[in-house]
Amino acid sequence: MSSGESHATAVAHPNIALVKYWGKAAVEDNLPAVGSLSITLGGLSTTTTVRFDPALEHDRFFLSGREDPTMGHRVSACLDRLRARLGSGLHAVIESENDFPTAAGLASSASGFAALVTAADAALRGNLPPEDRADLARQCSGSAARSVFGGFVELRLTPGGPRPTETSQLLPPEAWPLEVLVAVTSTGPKETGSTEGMLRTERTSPYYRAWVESSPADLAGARAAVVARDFEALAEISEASCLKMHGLMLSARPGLLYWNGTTLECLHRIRKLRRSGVPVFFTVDAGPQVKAVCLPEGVERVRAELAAVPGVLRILETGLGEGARVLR
Ligand code: 2P0
Repeated sequence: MSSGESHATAVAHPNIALVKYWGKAAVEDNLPAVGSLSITLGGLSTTTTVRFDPALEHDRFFLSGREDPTMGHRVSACLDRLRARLGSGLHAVIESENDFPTAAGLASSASGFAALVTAADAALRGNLPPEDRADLARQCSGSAARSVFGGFVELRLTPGGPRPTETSQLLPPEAWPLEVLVAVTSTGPKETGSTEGMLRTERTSPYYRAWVESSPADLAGARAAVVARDFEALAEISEASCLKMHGLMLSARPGLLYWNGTTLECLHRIRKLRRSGVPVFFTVDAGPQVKAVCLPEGVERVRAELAAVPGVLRILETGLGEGARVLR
């Protein structure tokens, strides 16, 4: 360590979108084509330490103690945006740890880039407000903007505004303490990454324009359901947004089929549970894991039902959590 070194450690949690983001309005700036609405998960964390050091000639990124040059390129590109913003030329050693399996289908890029931007801003004494950190994180990974905030979060497109996207908290986590059970149905790497999948969908799907045009109504409905704490309404809109996104993905050429047989069986079971009065709904992202979102009184029934599905490898359980924050 040399003099002039400065460091900070931040923690952030993954989030899952209830109204989904899929598609980019501008690839260079990673600008989403649609807004999104998510919940931040409290029980799973990414912790990241950033040490800026004048003696370093380039950034070095370590994930769980191992240097990762591939991810390091994205990390470095993200830091470049922050350095440009804060007028810094310093390079850094970045050490990051996830306390959840990366194959669990919970975007570690969301918690990872939210923690990275928060720690690096603190280390450089940038003091950026969370809205600015969110927009920076969004440029590194679209879903990461949402993990800057806790509880129920909305990312809105704001062309012509001071920032091209605005991310904000709709409700804090304690205001409506939902529970999330993640049914892990595969631990293999995903076949098609999100960025590649989005670009293919935009280029080839005949449904893409309808997807983009119908998104604001989903957002408005979900926003109102969250503010009213109307579980039934949120369940209906969330499942519709999820199924619409997967219908869109399936309509790309070649089609993006992220589900396996176990995924589909879990969806049927969750629908059956809700019909029988259990307050639960599903959502699925760009992978085969199923996330069941429920009110606390439904957790035991949902856990038992999902555990009985052949092919469910494990179930992770978490409540809602806070946004990205500096630990030290
Ligand atoms: C979401 N997903 O809203 C959607 C639903 C996956 C399906 O955001 O290309 O890793 O880095 O901006 O944030 C995953 O995409 O994509 C994602 P990039 P990201 O959560």
